[in-house]
Amino acid sequence: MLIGKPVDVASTEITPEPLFKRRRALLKAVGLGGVIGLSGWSREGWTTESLHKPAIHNIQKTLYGQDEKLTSYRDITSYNNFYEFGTSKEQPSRNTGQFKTSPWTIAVEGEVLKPRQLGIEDLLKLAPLEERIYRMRCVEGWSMVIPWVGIPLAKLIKLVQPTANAKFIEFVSVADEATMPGVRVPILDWPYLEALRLDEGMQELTLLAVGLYGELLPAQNGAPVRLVVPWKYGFKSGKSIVRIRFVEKMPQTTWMRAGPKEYGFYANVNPNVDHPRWSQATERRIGSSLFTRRIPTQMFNGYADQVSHLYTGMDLRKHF
Ligand SMILES: Nc1nc2c(c(=O)[nH]1)N[C@H]1C(S)=C(S)[C@@H](COP(=O)(O)O)O[C@H]1N2
Ligand SMILES: [Mo]
Repeated sequence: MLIGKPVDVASTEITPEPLFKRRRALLKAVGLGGVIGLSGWSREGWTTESLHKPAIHNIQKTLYGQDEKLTSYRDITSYNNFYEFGTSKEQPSRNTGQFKTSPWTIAVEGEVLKPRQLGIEDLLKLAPLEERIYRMRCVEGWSMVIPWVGIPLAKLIKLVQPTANAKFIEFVSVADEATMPGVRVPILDWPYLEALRLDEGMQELTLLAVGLYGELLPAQNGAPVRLVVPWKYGFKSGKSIVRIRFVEKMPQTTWMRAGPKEYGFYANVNPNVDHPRWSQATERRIGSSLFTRRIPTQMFNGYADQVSHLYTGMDLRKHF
């Protein structure tokens, strides 16, 4: 994101080949729990963009985004920002071969009455898994429509019972030099840290995602669990989270530290407030051709009805 102006690279829509369908059929009979270990199939040598993940069962469909045209599985899983695996869009899907997402524990701590260490299995039992189709807008000027699978973050917040001092929530991504080549390079201040105000975390749109397209998350999309905050620029949605901390003071996030004039705490999608180096008025839907006209970016990425009340009385130019 800091490296020059965003380059708008064309990506193609490719229908999954029959092979993947067969692989999915093979895995279908197996329950989620038994299947998590199979993510080891994504070992080096496989081209991960052509690799589907085990299916998740018992997903509740929701009305979110039913009218949207979905971005293809291939584009969602091969055009990524995940600097721990490299700064180019193709690197995350290619460089995750050594990365292990099982077993995995998330420490939930800080200003809470009931701190917890949660395994992914515990998280999956917290609430029914929902499918929610959300528009996602990167600060670089491109967007996607992604059918996430996850649970509202509010369920986890209620479980640990924040104290009266809890005003913000920090989300810390894993930073493992051994398996994440980007972490060996000081491009960002690792581990990747993002944060929300407590009421933003409680907002009903905010998800802890464990899957997409009805399958477990691929590593490049933030497996085994990542945040999804659809009315904010993509960088707020931290991937591969290992620690969730409730704090009193507004945290200095990774991107605020990297470029304080360019990346603020709120990072709400806002077509009226430009990035210092480029306009935020329009965006390119990934999957459309380079000749397709860019579409207008919507205030709060189109989720204003649900979230604008969180910011009443705030100057959104100042609190960008
Ligand atoms: N840990 C971590 N989380 C991250 C990033 C990252 O580099 N590291 N990139 C962010 C950015 S800039 C975007 S646009 C989204 C991209 O998510 P996707 O690849 O699943 O579309 O992840 C966000 N979460
Ligand atoms: Mo982004």
